[in-house]
Amino acid sequence: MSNEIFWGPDWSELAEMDPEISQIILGELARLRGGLQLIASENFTSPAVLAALGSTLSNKYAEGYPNRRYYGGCAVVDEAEIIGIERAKKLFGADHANLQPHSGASANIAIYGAFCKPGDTVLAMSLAQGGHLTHGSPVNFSGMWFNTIGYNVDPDTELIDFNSVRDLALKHKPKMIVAGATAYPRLIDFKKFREIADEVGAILWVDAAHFIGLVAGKAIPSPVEYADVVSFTTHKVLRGPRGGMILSKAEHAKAVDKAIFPMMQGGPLMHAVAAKAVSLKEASTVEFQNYAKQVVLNAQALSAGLEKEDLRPVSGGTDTHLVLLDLAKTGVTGKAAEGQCDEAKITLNKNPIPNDPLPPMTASGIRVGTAAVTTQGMKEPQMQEIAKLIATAVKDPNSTEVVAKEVAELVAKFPAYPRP
Ligand code: DSN
Repeated sequence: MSNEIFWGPDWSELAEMDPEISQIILGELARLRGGLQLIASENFTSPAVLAALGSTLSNKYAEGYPNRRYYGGCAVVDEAEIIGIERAKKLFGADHANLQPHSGASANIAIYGAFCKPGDTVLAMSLAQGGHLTHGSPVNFSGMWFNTIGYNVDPDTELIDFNSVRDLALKHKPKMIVAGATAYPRLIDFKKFREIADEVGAILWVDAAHFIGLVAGKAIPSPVEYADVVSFTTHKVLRGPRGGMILSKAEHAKAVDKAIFPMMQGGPLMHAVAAKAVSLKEASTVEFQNYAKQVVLNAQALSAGLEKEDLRPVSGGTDTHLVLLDLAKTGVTGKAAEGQCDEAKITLNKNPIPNDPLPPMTASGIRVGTAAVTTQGMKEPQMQEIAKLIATAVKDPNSTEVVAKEVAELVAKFPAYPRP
């Protein structure tokens, strides 16, 4: 261990040199601390991860992979990437890991690059039913360059309709099938997806961005044994830095690596790669496993509490970190609910529900997640409280000032980034 002084973030220097930006950074910290953060794709990353992100590893150009770089001087950063790769393989039981994707969307572009040619057919969950932009939205590269076919949820159960997935697969013979979503609260049956993919000779890609942290914490089953390739972001329940990652079977390792570099990225962000390695170490602990289980228990408690308040959980509940709520009984749109909650210092997002009669920018639903509040140490009793606060803010636009005060009292008891 070196005894050199760590050259890391220095607030006094930043405050003096750029007061405008330093005030904004402190303002965002105050916002995080001062309200309830319920966006299902966000979390509070740890101080150790933030330290790695703010390190001099940011300076290094390192195109290529460990021991096979284009530039000199990469021996030190190579070690960080090797450690990260080994941690990812061990934690997820994967043959191969690539830590270089700058984001989830970058990881997904690389997957198309590794397995498809423009014009190929890809079967994925429709965006309007809970899928992701990169799974074939017409305004995204995926919908522009590929022939994407959308599958839906069953209108009654609001669960993935596997009969229709299989029918569509048999009819369209996709090159690749995608399992994974941004607003699907239930477990996904990866074995069934594997069977359908095998029947039509398709690659099975699992986009695990939302739930990979729950997999890491052994709170839900893993897709790794079933999928050819798994992509995810590292900043959701997993609690790492913003960024992406790909796991794959050994036979696809070369194609995946070549698709990240040189196909669609240049130099990897080595500070982010190191920060991903740190978060993988954190996610390998018993503490993280307890956290992941509590995230699910909290989401279930929040879902039950909201249901009592007439906010209907889509599919009847949740098995994961997120709850999708139909606001029909309240007569409030998702957009209005988001705005009212914002005023009450509750941050969440409007979200289309399956077969939503309203356009996506208005939407009939909201989506909430429990990753961040669980990081703060909140448990089921607090979820009951939060359910009441959300319901009050949604149903009564005049309540937001009062609700904001109660939110402030609650978060003061469970501070985000507690002061030492
Ligand atoms: N934007 C993310 C989400 O909120 O689910 C997915 O990329």
